[in-house]
Amino acid sequence: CIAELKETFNVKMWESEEIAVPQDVLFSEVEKADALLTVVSDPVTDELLSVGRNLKVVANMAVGYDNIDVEAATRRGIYVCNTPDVLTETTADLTFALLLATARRVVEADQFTKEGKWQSWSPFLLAGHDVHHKTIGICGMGKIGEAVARRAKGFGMEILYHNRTRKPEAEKEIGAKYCSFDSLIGQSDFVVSMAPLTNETRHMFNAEVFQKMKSTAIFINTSRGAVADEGALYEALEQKEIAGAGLDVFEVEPITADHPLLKLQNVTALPHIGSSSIDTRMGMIHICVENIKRILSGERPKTLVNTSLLETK
Ligand code: 8YV
Repeated sequence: CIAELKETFNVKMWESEEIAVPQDVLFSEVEKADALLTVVSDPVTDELLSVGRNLKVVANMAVGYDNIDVEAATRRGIYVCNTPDVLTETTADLTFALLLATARRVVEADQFTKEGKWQSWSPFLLAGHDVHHKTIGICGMGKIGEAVARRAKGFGMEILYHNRTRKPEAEKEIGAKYCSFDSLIGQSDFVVSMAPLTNETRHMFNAEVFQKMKSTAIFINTSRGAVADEGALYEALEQKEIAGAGLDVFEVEPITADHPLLKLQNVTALPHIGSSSIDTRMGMIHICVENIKRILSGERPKTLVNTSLLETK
């Protein structure tokens, strides 16, 4: 796909996967650029946008766009595009994989076996928590939340959800039950965050909330790290106020090996790979490229965040 862009445009790519693009390089490239292709760990600030005098589009390779100052982009007439839909099922798969792995201690068991520690049978060897027929509480019932709920239905789970708006189709078709945040927190065996990061959702999972969860509850987060207060989560896990956590996302990414949450045996940690299947990542790049091509040739983008720009242009 990028090759396709190269046919028509002069493409500058930061190739290193180990080192993030240095700010001076980024700013000097953005100064000349018509389009910017970003990922969730790239902060697109008003300051960065202000140097992009030719900038017409920021194509974010993600459905979430909390890394971008959308208000500033809109004010400057710059389109912000994301990649919804294409990643829904893949992210729901990973969410469920993380839920199962955390509940059944799959990663720990793999390490145990590979380290040659399996020397005898014992009845409670790596005994975990059941998933089937337990209660799952989904916070944020967007498309990915619904896809997670469909998987939960297959496991015979009781499905609770909390969302800004009711989802009658999910209630009718999947049997998900709407409830208040407090009631979901108190009843769920698995509390799953699928909420986007906004001013309202930042640290919605705080010390008080973790205290209200069951002591056997498992917290799963594949949305954005900052919806949870990591200090409070650490305390809750360490004090066994909750039983475990499966985390694909962190407040500041990437994390380093000395991150406190990594010291806990009851944490399964992943490097933000929710949408990372080959097919889906190819699909996401394709949408970004298509959006850039369309905008630079004066056409409507496929997926636009700041749709108000279409009314004013
Ligand atoms: C990102 C994500 O796409 O879509 C999102 O919002 O968090 C992920 O799927 C991925 O981290 C690349 O930016």
